[in-house]
Amino acid sequence: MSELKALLFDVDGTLADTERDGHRVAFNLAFRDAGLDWYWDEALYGRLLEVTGGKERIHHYIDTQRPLLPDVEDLPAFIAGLHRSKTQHYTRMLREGAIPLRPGVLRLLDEARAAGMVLGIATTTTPANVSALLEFSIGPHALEWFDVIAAGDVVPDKKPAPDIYLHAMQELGLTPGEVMAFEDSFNGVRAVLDAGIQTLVVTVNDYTADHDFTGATLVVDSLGEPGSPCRPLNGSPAVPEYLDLAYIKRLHAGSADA
Ligand code: XBP
Ligand code: MG
Repeated sequence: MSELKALLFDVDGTLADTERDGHRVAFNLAFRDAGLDWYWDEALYGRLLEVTGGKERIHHYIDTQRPLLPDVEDLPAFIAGLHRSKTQHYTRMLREGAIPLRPGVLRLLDEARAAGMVLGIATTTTPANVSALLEFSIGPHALEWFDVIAAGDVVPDKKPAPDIYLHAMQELGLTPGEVMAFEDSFNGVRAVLDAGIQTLVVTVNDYTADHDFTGATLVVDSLGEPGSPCRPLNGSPAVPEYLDLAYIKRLHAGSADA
């Protein structure tokens, strides 16, 4: 059985609840700035989340919803421009403190660091978004906490493809048995499992609560905090009040045995 050496975290929906009040709002502001009458309400955005990656999501919207589109010669360049504007809005929102970390995230990061655990990020979002989230929710030094920040277009195929997890493990020089992943969505779970990682904790959010998490080691509503317990979901075994490193290590040992 391999020893647990690293915790790999997804960002959107896992470290912070960024989608509904963050990314969605930033997309709409970018559309408005570009003079488009496109608007992604909460329900539509939930459906569009099926496709990961902001540029890919805009493309998917155009393909499936057929909104009014200006006469553009180069559609990928047009989408890339919209997406740059969206990233500016989104990072400004983070700078203004719009999105806090989810309960238990900072507690677990702190404990894992103190114990010498390797920390990494594996996300489809743009690198600037990860930096802004960590910097403005924790502090400028928080980027240094992570031995790898695998994000965005660094791999050609985004989640549910396993590529971003494979890339992160390669950068760390670790095998799937030595890492444990934290995700929030069906696409994330697929990416983790197809990368060969067997221990996987899912913390659900409003957009992902009814996703299929088959293969996850544990599904909970949050990581929990002292006095604010986490709840197991989807038939997961009983959990302590909050997931600490000792419990995480037991989960890893148990699933590696299985
Ligand atoms: C998150 C995403 C991201 C964001 C948008 O998926 O799909 O694309 O919604 O980010 P996951 P960008 O949590 O599975 O990584 O606009 O920067 O692409
Ligand atoms: Mg996610």
